[in-house]
Amino acid sequence: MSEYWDDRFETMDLERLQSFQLEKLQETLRWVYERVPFYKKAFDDKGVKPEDCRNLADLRHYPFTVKNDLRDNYPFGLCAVPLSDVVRIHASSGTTGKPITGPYTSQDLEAWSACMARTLWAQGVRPEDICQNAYGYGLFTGGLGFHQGAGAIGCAVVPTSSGLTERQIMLMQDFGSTVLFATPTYALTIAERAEKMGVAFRQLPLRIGCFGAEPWTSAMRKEIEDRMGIKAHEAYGLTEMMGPGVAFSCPEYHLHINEDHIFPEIIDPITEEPVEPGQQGELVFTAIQRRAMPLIRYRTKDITTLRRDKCACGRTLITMDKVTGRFDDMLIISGVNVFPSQIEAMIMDFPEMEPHYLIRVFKKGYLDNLTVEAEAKEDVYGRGQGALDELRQKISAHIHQTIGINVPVTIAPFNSIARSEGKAKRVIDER
Ligand code: DLL
Repeated sequence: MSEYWDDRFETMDLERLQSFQLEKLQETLRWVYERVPFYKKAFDDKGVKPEDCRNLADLRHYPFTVKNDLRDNYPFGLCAVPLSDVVRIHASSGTTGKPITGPYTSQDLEAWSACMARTLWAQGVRPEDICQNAYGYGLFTGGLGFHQGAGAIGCAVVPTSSGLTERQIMLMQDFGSTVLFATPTYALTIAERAEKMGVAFRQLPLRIGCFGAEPWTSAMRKEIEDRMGIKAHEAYGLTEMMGPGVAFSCPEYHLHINEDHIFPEIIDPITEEPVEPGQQGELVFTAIQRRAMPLIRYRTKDITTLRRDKCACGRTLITMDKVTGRFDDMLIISGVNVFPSQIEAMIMDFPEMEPHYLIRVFKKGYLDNLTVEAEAKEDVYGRGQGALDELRQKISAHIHQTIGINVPVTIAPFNSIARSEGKAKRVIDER
């Protein structure tokens, strides 16, 4: 059995890949220009026609698509096919107002399943696996995306959806689930509840997890691996592009982008110009094989770096660093840019602490300020006020040394911060 689901594309040499991408990109630019009035106007306003794209670098002359364009054209204004050709519609709730819609033709659904099968296969999932799918089923792309991918491999899928944690654990024991799909924070919630129930998680047949849909640090990955006794893999994606399946971690834990489907760029979010390879910036995607709603140069607001390094897994697909956060979530405290995930990494440097925390942002005068409330391990909290004060100061000093800002830290009692069943909410914005 091959270690790749689709070796043709996963290990294609760069020249052939790029000529494939160019062909699909040109096709897509024509597809949307002729079918979506929004793109016809946007291209005309920028003075570009589909045929002006003669090489991949020419893409930079085309207009961006932003979340507001999706809202303004809600629900189907950016759809490039008649609704009679649409066989599925997902949506993401977003934070405000109308949701973002994600329509698929049957060809789009097949491509999505293939990208998900590639993801899971790379992570060691095989037909004999029993996959417990604790991503939410429904409009959210996590549930059905993973369901289809595991189904394409031929696994037994257990569609538990998220929630009912004790039942998840019972089924996991009774069915002998070998693979778990969930957000990383829900995986932790499950592990913690199992410990409480006296279930020896490490003794269960569970061997692989595929986690995603929210930022998580490598420290969090190790914590999950230790607690569950599994390999914790990752999926990255967004509703606007297909859902999960845009990028996946390989056995080396590098996140490869399915760039034969989704063409990535990194731009400076302020100047909107492409950055040099290896530099951090905002991830911009163009869907080059979609039919129902291919978006051109979609600004994800996710911050990362692209790397065309050789990966020991043998895949030639470009890699991206773990997403440290969304541009929207970046806090500017005393002139320093801070992502919640950086705070997480610093808390996780202390073995006394649980990976549960809340960041409160508020205004003091004109300035933004933040405080951190972080949970101590059960036995640590009982050590008395003196010990807790010392710990609090040590964490605060560590944050100060690492990012140079003063952040008051409070140590919260074990289990006092609400546990997540989906995407965790870490930041309470009181501004
Ligand atoms: O979260 C799709 C998904 C489902 C991905 C299951 C992985 C697993 P949305 O709800 O549209 O779609 O949210 C997309 O979530 O722009 C990122 O900001 C964030 N995100 C997704 N995966 C990761 C990840 C799904 N692995 C938004 N690391 C994206 C960090 C992630 N952030």
